Amino acid sequence: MSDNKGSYYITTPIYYVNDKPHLGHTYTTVACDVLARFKRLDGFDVMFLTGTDEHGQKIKQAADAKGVSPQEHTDFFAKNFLDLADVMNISNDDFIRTTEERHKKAAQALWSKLQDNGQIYKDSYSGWYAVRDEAYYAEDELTTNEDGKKIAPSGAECEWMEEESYFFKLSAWEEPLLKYYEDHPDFIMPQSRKNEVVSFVKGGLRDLSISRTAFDWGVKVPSDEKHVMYVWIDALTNYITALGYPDINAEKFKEFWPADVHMVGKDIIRFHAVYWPAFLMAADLPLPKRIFAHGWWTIEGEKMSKSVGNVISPYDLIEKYGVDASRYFMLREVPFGNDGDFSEEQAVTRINAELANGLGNLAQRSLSMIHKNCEGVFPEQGALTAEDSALIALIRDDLMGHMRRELDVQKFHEALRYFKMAVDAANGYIDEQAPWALKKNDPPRMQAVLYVLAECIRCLGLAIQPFVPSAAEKLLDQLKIPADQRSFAHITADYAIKGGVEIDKPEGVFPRIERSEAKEGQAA
Ligand code: ME8
Repeated sequence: MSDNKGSYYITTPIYYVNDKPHLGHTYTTVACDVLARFKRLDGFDVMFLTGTDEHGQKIKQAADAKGVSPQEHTDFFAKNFLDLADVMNISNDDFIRTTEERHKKAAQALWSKLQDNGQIYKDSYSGWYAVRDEAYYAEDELTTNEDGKKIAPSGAECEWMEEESYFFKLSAWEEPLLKYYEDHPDFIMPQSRKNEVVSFVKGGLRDLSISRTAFDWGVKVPSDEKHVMYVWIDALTNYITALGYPDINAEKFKEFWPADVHMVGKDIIRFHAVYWPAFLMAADLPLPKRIFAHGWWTIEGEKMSKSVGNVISPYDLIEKYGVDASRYFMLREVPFGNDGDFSEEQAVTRINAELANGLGNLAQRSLSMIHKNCEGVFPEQGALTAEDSALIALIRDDLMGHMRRELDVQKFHEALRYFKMAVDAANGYIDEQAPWALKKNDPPRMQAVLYVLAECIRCLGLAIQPFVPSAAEKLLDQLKIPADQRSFAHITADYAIKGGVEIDKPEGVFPRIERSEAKEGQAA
């Protein structure tokens, strides 16, 4: 569309390639995909980045355990993430791998910039490190288990580490960070995560060890090849590598930096809301506009994770419910930001109630009636009653405003709640107006009612595209909406359904899930 509203840059975390992706990774990526698609349809120029985090001790250990080289290992698992993005209908504009040359160049450039700015010094590190989290911990953050092992708050085992290391002067950024959080109240969301970060920073920041010498699977430190960069400084840089950094005059960098949203899980909020902004300030670069940390999918209350071994494969979900219904369920079920326990039972209930019986049934019964009783063409718009106008106002005039407002603060579940209310209103309207009864006594009114329904389904089909792209496409195809009339700018009277347009015999777009099948097929 010509009415460009500006640029929008959204990122997922880059995922560790120590194992295959699970539902948790899919969740973050789908959430970002919905925002990216929504913004594109709303007239923004969007850059959506995802990718894989391929260096560090954890990946090296995973490769060693399999008896392959780290590069072979990362090539294999990166492909798993790429394939899944394809299967889940993810519309990313780029996929970054930290083993790519463009990335090594960017990470080294950022390091050199920090060094030139006097932010890095050499010393030696002795302290606790959790390979599983690739994170350093202070003694007072740890607990001791029965075997005497030191355990991080995440549950990861820590080991004592002593080695020569370069340090970043993180302690110098305590006050500037606190001021930044205060001046930018929406920088860290949701509020609960912000409170957690502020209290962590107020507790005092210690300088951060940013290089390792015990292994060499990483980006080499410029001018000291004995050291590789700490995997988090390497990984965080990916967000600017993809825009062309270190060329800050690159077109993409100028258009898309600073990012609008870095979407992450709450496990990695500290890296994104403390270390990353400190690195950026220290390198004289602008800070992202928002870090949104969502909650976890849990299984019986425990975080779903590769190391715990309680993961749900996204492929199982897709096999049972299909891609669109899986995407819808993930974002509808749990208030975004909170944790949610995964349940097959709830998935089936939600999908059947809101997709099969809700939008699916609305479309199927309305279009079937048009096909059967209006000679297979859309009727002309008739005189509108107060009920007709109220429904059209709700769906064509008001719905997008609500969805836009909720998605701008990452409340996917609220945006979908408004959508469901609109579908319920249309289903209520069809029951009240009973066009099947009007067929005998008042055919012109039947046609007027069916017209209102067709127009409402058009607007609903357009609005739901970001969440269920394939199903929405099928629905819009059945409504004969031209491909160049499917943006949100077309949700107006000017592009309303035209009487006389021929339609085909409609086909359901959301199959009902058989409960027993879902249960029988239940997988770990
Ligand atoms: O942390 N529920 O990679 P990672 C919801 N490489 N989301 C979950 C989840 C769960 N149970 N489990 C994982 C890393 N996630 C680093 C990131 S970024 C510069 C580097 C999602 O493979 C969630 O987004 O451990 C979480 O933050 C991310 O996967 C962690 O992926």
